[in-house]
Amino acid sequence: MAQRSGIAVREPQAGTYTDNMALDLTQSLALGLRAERFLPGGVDSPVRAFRAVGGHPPFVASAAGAYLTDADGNRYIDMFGSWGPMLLGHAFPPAVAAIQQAAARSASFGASTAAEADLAELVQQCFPSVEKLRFVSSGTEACMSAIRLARGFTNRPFVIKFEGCYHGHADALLVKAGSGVATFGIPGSAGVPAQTAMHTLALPYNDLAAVEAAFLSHPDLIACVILEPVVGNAGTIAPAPGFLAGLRALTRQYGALLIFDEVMTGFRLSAGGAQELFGCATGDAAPDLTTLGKIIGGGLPCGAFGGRADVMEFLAPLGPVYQAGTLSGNPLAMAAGIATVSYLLAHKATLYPQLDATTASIAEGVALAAAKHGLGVTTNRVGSMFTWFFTPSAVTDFSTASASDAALFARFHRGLLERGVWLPPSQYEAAFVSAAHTEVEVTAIVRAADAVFAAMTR
Ligand code: HOZ
Repeated sequence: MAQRSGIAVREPQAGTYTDNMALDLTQSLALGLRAERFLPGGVDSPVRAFRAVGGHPPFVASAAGAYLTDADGNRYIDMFGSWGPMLLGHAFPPAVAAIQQAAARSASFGASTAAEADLAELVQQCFPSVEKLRFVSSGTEACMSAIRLARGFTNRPFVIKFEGCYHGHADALLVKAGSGVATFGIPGSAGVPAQTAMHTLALPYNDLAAVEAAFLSHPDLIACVILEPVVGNAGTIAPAPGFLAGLRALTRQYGALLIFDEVMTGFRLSAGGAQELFGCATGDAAPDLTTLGKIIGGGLPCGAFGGRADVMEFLAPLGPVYQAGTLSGNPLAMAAGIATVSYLLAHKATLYPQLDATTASIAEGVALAAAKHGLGVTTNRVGSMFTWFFTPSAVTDFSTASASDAALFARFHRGLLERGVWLPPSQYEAAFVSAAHTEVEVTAIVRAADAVFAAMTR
């Protein structure tokens, strides 16, 4: 490690890893080989396998604040934050303490606890449109259940989603999905019956005319429109002015429900997520249902879906739509969620401006470095989520995101990793900044990116 201005900057050096990487990943390689004996591809989620960027994924040993430490002792500035949940940094002390205290009272009961209503009340303070909610164990479950509820409530079969949006891996929602599905170029997963996928209409993001045409051609058949109000799973893409309001107007006109998938954006873009940031948190502008995940569980497996009370009361045991879960409302997840969300609520006046400023410095600092080296990079940022697309053209939907140069992104990713900065390993994912990232990390990231760009254009 070289020390410059008090900042540790890892210099590439000869290591035992052979894929042109200067990192010593000896332990991670051994752990990877062992994992491959037992786990398909050595992973429990495809995007962890680094197939899109090359090289071998470091195996994480621990994390604290803005830093990950791997099994070989390499330290990285974390730019993916467990894919979103770690808004307050790793091992956030109030969450750690709350989890420890809850664990001492037993990890699971399969029966109701006071903590579920406590967290639900905090969520409602953040999201006034969530009059009632149900906890589940993941964002996938939240979206899958919201879709079933929308179909049950409206008694209609079709769902509109948008190309490049990812709503978890439930069958009906994998059609033209983002995240790993886009990363690996899988047009739609094997194992999803055509009869299931045929009720999913995948349309271009930010294209209101396409949505209107779908409603016109399927009158009385569309149960809901589900979208990421800011896309994170095709890289970061903001809604065009008028897009969210246009969807609200069309869904209301045609009697369909509007579902905001705020699994990534909820509690991240503001305490009240994208719906608060874009002024559609209340009244006629609000979505009918919202799905949540990631931050809501403070890093533990947790999700939720909620919204209009009359819709939510269609759920069993009150209504005919069945949805259940042994670990739903798990006491450890509730404890971590309460510690996290109550902190966000108490500190939101300073926390979100700080996140915004830090992320702007990183995103814009690296964009300037790219320009200096003559690289065409488009930077999309909303609050503390952003993406550097390796294309000079504007990115407004999945098709424009796909114009990015994946090979350049892969080189950039590997170069940053060597220099101690760990980006999400796909062009089709958002990077996330936490409250633990400071000026020290900003400077180190911009400096590392500048060095990588220099090497790429040499
Ligand atoms: N929603 C996460 C980011 N796209 C997925 C992470 C994963 O698939 O492991």
